Amino acid sequence: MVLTQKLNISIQFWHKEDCIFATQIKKQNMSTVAEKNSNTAHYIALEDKYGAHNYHPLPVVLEKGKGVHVWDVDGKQYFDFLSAYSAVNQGHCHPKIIGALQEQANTLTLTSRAFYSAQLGPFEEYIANYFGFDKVLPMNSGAEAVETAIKICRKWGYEKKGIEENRGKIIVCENNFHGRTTTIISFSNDEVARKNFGPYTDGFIRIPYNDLDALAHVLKDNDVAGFLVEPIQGEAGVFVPDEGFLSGAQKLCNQANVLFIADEVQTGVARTGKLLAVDYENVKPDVLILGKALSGGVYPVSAVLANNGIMEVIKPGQHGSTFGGNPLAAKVAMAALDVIKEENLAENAYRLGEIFRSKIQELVDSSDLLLQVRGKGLLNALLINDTEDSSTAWDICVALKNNGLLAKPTHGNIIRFAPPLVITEQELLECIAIIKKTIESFK
Ligand code: IF1
Repeated sequence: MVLTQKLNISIQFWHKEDCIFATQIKKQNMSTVAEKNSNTAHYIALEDKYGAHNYHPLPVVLEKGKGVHVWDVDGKQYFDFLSAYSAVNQGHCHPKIIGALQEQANTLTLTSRAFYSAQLGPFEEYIANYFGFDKVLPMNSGAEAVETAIKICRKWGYEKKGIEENRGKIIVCENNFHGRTTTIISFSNDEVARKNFGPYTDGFIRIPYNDLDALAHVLKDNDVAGFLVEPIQGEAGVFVPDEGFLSGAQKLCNQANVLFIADEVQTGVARTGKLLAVDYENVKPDVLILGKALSGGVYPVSAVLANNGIMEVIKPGQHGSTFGGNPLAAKVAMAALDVIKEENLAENAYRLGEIFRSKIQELVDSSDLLLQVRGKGLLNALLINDTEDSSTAWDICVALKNNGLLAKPTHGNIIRFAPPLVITEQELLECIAIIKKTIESFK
């Protein structure tokens, strides 16, 4: 126990140090670590030495997952309350999705788009019908899908709306998170994500989130081609807009002949208690961006969906990707989307989300350490009563980890809770008890 604590404290500051420090910690703890047969320090030291330091993970090394659980290299079991940032909605290693992966992996994995494949057409039909669009453009990562949507939107602006070439603009929101490419970070206001990666891509207007007046104002500009928005802002700390924001925004965009582009990479595929978060307001985006849970976290699959009048602006040679829409991705994504419906995961997320927030609200009411619980379905955040630059959320996450539950802080004072949607009510109650016990230990 003392060892783990010591290790945690040291590891917490690793990112600021070099690997010599890492080696020192390793040596210091080696005898006890060896006694406990722990490999944790070893794997962390490897990542520290050979991997770029672009992340600052919690000090836990995972090697196995099943459903709502993951196990570390010492065999300790945890509830996964991050779900790989909502990619593992269907639960870890879902047998149906893994089955599809294995079968397709033994048949045909990649053709490139230079040829047709017997898996792509059926997948495209499946996903188009599933979400109610004419067409899909499959990609791999979420950021690629966002880039794709931006390109489609700009081209639509020039070729359909009649915006003068190179003058097109896309409206985005403050505190957005849409990925890590150079263009996407160009319109971010997160200095950590942005600084020293310039020069940046032009053509974006940033307005406050959840602000229809601001949107109406910038929509007066006829050079605007699209409005790109997260239905709930994830990275911003699960910020849920007021009811009416999404439907109001869609209406304003419609009137201004501007594409309403919903980035549901994180909120989509049942996470928020509906198939899509925009379903809460019966909004049908002009362009829908999906990723993450589209494959149940098994394989990188992303997609942009739109109707013919928009998608037809993309002609052969104008956009693509070696892996986008490959046979393996196609099969995995169909299985992953099947699971969402077969196991009623949207309904489960809705029902258990209500329970989660009401129980955690009781905790908030009784604790000075907590400010608010918010979210939709099983995408929730707990706001800690401390400053953004504090380490309190991190410290709580480390304590949660020691108590068998993995969650990740966003900013210094927000903890995101997003378990796989296959979680049962009883498991959720067990997790709420862990959270309660952990929070109380901080008093
Ligand atoms: C990381 C957050 C989550 C996204 C939305 C596009 C993408 C993402 C709405 C890009 C990705 C991730 C990526 C992850 C951290 C993460 C995240 F904390 F930054 F906000 F999920 F909560 N649109 N979100 O949320 O998708 O290219 O990554 O597949 O490590 O950067 P991607």
